[in-house]
Amino acid sequence: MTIKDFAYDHPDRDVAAFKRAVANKLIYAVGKDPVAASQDDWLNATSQAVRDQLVERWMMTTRANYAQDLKRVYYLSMEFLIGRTFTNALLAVDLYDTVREALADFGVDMAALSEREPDAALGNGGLGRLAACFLDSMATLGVPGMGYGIRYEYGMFRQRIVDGQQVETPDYWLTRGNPWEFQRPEVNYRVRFGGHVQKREGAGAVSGAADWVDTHDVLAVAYDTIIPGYGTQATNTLRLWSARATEEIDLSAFNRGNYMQAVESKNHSENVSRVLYPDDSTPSGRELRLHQEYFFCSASVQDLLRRYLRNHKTFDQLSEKVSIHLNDTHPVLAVPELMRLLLDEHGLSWDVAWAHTQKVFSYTNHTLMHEALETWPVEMLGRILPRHLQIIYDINAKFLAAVTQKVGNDVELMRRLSLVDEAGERRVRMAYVAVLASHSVNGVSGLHSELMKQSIFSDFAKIFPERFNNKTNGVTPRRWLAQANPPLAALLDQRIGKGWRRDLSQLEALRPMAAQPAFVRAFRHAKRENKLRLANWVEQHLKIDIDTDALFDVQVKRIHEYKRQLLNVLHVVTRYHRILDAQAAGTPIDMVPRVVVFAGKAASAYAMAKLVIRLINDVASTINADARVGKLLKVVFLPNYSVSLAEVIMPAADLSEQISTAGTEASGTGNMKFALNGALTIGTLDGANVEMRESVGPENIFIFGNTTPEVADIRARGYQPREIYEENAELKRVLDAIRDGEFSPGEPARYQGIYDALVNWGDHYLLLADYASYVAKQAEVDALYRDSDAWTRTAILNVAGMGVFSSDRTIAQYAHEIWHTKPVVLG
Ligand code: 26V
Repeated sequence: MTIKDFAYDHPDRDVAAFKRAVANKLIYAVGKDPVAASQDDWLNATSQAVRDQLVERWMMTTRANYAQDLKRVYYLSMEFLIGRTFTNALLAVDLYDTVREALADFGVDMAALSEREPDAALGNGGLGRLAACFLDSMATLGVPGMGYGIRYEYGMFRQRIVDGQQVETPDYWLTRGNPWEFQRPEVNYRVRFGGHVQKREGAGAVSGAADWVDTHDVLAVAYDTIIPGYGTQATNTLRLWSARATEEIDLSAFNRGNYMQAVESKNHSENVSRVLYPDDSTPSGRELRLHQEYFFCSASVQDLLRRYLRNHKTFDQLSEKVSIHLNDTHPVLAVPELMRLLLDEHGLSWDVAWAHTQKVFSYTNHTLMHEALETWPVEMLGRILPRHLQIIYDINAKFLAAVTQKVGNDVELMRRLSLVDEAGERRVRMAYVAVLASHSVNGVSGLHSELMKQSIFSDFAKIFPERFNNKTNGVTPRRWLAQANPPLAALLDQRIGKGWRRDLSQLEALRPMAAQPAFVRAFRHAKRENKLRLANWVEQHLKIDIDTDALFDVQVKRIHEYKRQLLNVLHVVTRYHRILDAQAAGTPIDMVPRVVVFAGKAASAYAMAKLVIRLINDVASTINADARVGKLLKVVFLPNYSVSLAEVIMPAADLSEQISTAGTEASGTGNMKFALNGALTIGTLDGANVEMRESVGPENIFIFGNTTPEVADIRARGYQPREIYEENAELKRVLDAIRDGEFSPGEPARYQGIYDALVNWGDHYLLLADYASYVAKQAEVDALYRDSDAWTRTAILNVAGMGVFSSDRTIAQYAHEIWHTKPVVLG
């Protein structure tokens, strides 16, 4: 459609125009008199004015995508851990200074405003944040893409620390509305649950097609958020689905005169998108989770098919125009859903539908941990999604028949390959469905991708070797350097230009500057500013005074046994004891002052992780209150770790702790963020640490501990942690102190369970096996920190080596090697 004489006010970009725009928003959109406007009103008005700056680009990109009939990528993810949008959007449209000036003229402080924005915490940790970095990179590279997910009303819980213990409170992040989203009530789809399946009969029925009847239905309503690219007009869309009751549900109950029941069932339907599951490891097996997964898969597949059919009459070109990416197995129900729609609604034959499906889907695995691999009981799937269970059975039967044809009847192999685990309660293995249905299966670091082929998918890797590949993770330099670290960003702009934001490999130009004393000083100065900012945060929120000359030693991530926060604690207590011993003996203490920083959430049902949080806090209060320690050691646990808190922490770190047991952390992305901001890494040869070592040079990273094959070997030979405990007096003293209540005098047995897990119950993650090597490496850290210039030179070389860990590089590889998409061309 073309509209003549369609006039609107193009938003101008100078300070005066922006002031007027904010004033108009405040009065006409927010409805507030400026004399009565609160900070939140100003933030709301300003956000809307900034959003206006994105809309034209958005429409232009959408039009260009249609006109060029480009292949689109649909990134399906249960989680998008976006964080704040305000500053990110300002930097994207290059209006940061303009808006700050405009607001200053109104007497409003922009920095204070931006601190009031709630995080969009629609994710647990690494997987969700990766999805957010990918959206940023796809837009920046002009990849025609769209994120699909769930608009949870409650995001990741807020963590408070009460008497040293984690307390969860709900995160209702929409209290003051969300100025960044566009509700699209007209974009809605019916999502069906329950009922039963009838074979379709009669003239014209395609064989195998079926009718799914007597379902109870929920509506999925779209909410769109603009994802701006950086340094380009290109934008993309994040489309999140919210559950609404269908009218029929309301009316049928209402007509029976039962108003309360009508409202109750409405609430029940709308629960589907209420809350994010706050667990990043153990699938809960709860029915609500299955409802959530199917809810957003069905709405997304219906939506993308409708978009495809607008331009195409048949499905022949589906795989040339559509790519669907599965972020872990959580969206795997999109596979049987696409099959169902093609078979039952569009009348395609099985073989044609399956060929399309396999060409369209690709899948990323994010964990090898057995307990994190999703399986759904056949009983539950059959009850909630009977048609999808049939389709999964059919996929399985055809696959196993094909394998049998090739290799003969091998019962044991069939048992291992089957999509249905028959041991005990029958369960569908969702990762296997993903592998079978996808033309590409990737891991997220070199090591992880290799282990994936050797462990969980070994049988499939033999059958489909060409399907498996690696795409090492990355992080967006816009948020994790430009936005989070203004002092370092300014220094880089001055010395190597501004191009690193779109081409992070330009950081290589820093290498020679590590030898320039003036640059080394300036770099250290930037780090100092960031340490001050964190120290102020700690002072304000925890009333703890920390010294910015001390080495900031930081471990922030989800609390998990495999990530080994406990190993870090063992080192802290070791230091504490050394300080006490030297004090008692009256010998001088030769130790670099440290502030050891922890932050992270524990899944609410994960008792051991919660106990670790409590131990950290108990150790912190004991050490911080001990006058004998003075400035040599401080321990802080920062509550409520989040994207916005990470933006304060990462730039302030001197040392980044990446100490998971080798072979357990799929990649890690915090490791990259820290190094990009000039921290040195102490870590194991795990996940992407391996590639970081190659990139920065082994002399510029502190690697310790057993390697993956060594870990396997230790376990195979029968690991005996008690022997290590008995033989290492310093370690024994640390563990005994924890066991005997040195940090919990009011309840001496509080940490018996931690002691037992390590000494008596097998120390599953080999903390004791790596302890000596870790403590020795920490001494090397001290030694280097004493030579402040040498330390800073090393930090600079770390930054210089981080170019390949941009999510732009990662996304370019996905686009070329998996999705086969071309960037949009904007006129
Ligand atoms: C599992 C579950 C189970 C059901 C409840 C909700 C839930 C949410 C997330 C997960 C998957 C956890 C997998 C994960 O987050 N993996 C992390 O992915 C990062 C990005 O690739 C990677 O850097 C981390 O090493 C990896 O642990």
